[in-house]
Amino acid sequence: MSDVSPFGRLPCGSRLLDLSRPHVMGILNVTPDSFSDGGRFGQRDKALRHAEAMLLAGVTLIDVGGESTRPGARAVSPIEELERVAPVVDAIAAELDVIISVDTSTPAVMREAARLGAGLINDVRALQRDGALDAVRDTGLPVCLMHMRGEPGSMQDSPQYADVVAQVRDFLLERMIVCESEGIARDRIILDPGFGFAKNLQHNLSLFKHLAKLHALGRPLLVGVSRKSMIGQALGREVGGRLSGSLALAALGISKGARILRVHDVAETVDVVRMLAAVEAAE
Ligand code: 7PJ
Repeated sequence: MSDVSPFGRLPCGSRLLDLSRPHVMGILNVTPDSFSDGGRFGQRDKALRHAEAMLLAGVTLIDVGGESTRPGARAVSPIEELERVAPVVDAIAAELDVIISVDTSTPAVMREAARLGAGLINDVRALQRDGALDAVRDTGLPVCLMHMRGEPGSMQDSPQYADVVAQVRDFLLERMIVCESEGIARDRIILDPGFGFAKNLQHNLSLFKHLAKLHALGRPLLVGVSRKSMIGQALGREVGGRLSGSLALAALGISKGARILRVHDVAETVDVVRMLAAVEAAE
């Protein structure tokens, strides 16, 4: 595997994440949908069962998100987001031996999730909201900084870059420097190019091809492409037919140095990771 720097163990709250090898992060959405309304406890129990199934399938991390950041999604209030996320983080922390990541840009959610036992903050806005840098610094937790431009509601309105790889790299480097100046040490940072966030198909493919250039920033990379429209567009598949494409990119991502794969299809992706590890372990 292409290794620029051998990463060590990253403290994530009360647990350690061994970054010398790749890990699968299971996606746990706690955004309510109009078809299933099991009430507040129904949601919590359903989320807990899903989390448990993902842990049994072999994930190291579970990414809990209460704000839909899909293209065109509607904004959610901090209170609404907190009411969705907090009970689920609380339940998983009490019941399961897993690192909880929280997919949020909201300082109050970051602080409360950390108090309840979360181990990682995953922010698609790279701590650009007011108070987010302070919140992460105070929690002491590691953070994933992702590249995006604008807001999810409008980000796919013809994004343009002169050099997408260089511009994403420069953005991530700049955010890393801001973090350091605000007391968030570089060794707490994970980086993510943000596939599908303010990028067209060619931007996404180019970023994936040149992932090594982001690897050169010296921090572990997280890759989130699971079932995304870049796969749909490249293969001509609806969301239900994107597993093979997702797994192909999981394998390619690891071979290009990614350390965390954020996915829906956890059992299949864990098999990909194990298969690659078996080859790597050979003489
Ligand atoms: C990502 C994310 C991603 C990180 C989402 C979806 C959209 N967080 N949250 N990276 N994507 N770090 O899963 O389709 O790519 S939500």
